[in-house]
Amino acid sequence: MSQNFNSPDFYNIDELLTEEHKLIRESTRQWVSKSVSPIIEEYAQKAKFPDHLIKELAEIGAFGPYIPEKYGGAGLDQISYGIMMQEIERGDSGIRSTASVQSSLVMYPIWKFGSDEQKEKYLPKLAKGKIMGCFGLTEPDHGSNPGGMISNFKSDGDYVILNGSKMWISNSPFADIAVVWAKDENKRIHGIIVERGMDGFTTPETHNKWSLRASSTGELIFDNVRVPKKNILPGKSGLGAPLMCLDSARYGISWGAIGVAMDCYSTALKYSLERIQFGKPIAAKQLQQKKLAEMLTEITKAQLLSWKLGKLKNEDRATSAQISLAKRNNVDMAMNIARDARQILGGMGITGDFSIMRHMMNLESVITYEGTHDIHLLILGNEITGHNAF
Ligand code: TGC
Ligand code: FAD
Repeated sequence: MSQNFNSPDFYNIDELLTEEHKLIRESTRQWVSKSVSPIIEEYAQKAKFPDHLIKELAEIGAFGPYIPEKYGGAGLDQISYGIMMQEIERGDSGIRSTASVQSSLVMYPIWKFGSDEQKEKYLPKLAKGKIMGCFGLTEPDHGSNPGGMISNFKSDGDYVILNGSKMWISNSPFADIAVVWAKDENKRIHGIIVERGMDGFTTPETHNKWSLRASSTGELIFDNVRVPKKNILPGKSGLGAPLMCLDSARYGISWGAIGVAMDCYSTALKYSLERIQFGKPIAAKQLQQKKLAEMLTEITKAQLLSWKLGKLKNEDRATSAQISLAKRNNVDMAMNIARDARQILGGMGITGDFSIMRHMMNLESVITYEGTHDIHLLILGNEITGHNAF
């Protein structure tokens, strides 16, 4: 019987990782054990983002792991990025969100579509956590259908005048910059960097969340904001530009979900071996063994899926539909494991003494953001049949 609670590796997947991958996993895991796990429940209960972790996230290289070193990133491969997201999300999905947004939704578009001046101005500071960013795509009336967005800008000399609003934006309440997607006078979507302090730009916080409570979520409101034209990302326009960023973040989430599932599995396994009912550990009961066996099966499948997707990404061969499959499968897998793990813990499973209920609630956001479970199914349906059913 495997007593390796922390990292089930039933198929020796470690053999597929390099020494560097394993080192990154170990150091990120140690940081999560030391800095995230002991404090995260209290922050989640208080619905507060632990902002003191920003500096430490930067120090462990979680901001822009795959961004080239010349821009302050770590210059690592995609599997390293995935492993970091896995280990951070083992601690909490909200902390992984902060790392994902900064890396894949703020640094990535500036790196891929930004001018040299924008790259030099923002990327090194973002990598060090000296400034934080957020990503504004979703609007109150345009969530799954971002192409219908109404946020827009008009030209005014060296400036554009930006109007509209964005909703459900991770990190908006404290972000120094926002990568905002809005339409120009020809209804073409562009990315534009809006800085805190620009007149008419406000970021009210969203309260009363039962999910992702240790992450700060808010709106972005633009009321005739004058933004210099040099803040427009020149490299790519159209909906494909934000969707490319989403591909990168969705890939990271596919790994992050494995981290949550591993934490729930290891907690449930340990508890089931210690909890005695009817004179025996509940782990000795077939019904609980079924749950544990299925958890291990699903974690193992997800590990192989994300590893292979990482290889494809390293070779620049991963398609959007392949990424959708992994995000959809792995988040759903983690949700099912969280629910079963919570049941194994009985009444104790609903308390904050264990991480499971927090993970379970967090996953309600993870299965919704970055494309809902249904939207990813429709992306796959379109890929398979050639019929767009959105
Ligand atoms: P459609 O007509 O299919 O495509 C428009 C253009 O985009 C191209 N394209 C892509 N390009 C790159 N990567 C992708 N994944 C792409 N998917 C499509 C496409 O080829 C086309 O290009 P062109 O040149 O022909 O114009 O677009 P559609 O309007 O029919 O919508 C497609 C759909 C539904 C798949 C898309 O809108 C979608 O993915 N919707 C879900 C929205 C979503 O995921 N929002 C996420 C917001 S950000 C967030 O949640 C952050 S959470 C952060 C955290 O805390 O971790
Ligand atoms: P809707 O699009 O209104 O969907 C409602 C339901 O209808 C869903 O079940 C959906 O699957 C279904 N549906 C929609 N269209 C179809 C269809 N064609 N066929 C069948 N069913 C359909 N966005 C950002 O831009 N930046 C962020 O940083 C960010 N962070 C977030 C953080 C949190 C905590 C949350 C909850 C969301 C965040 N989002 C962010 C927004 C997120 O991406 C959206 O919530 C998501 O894309 C879904 O949009 P919606 O909530 O408007 O739901």
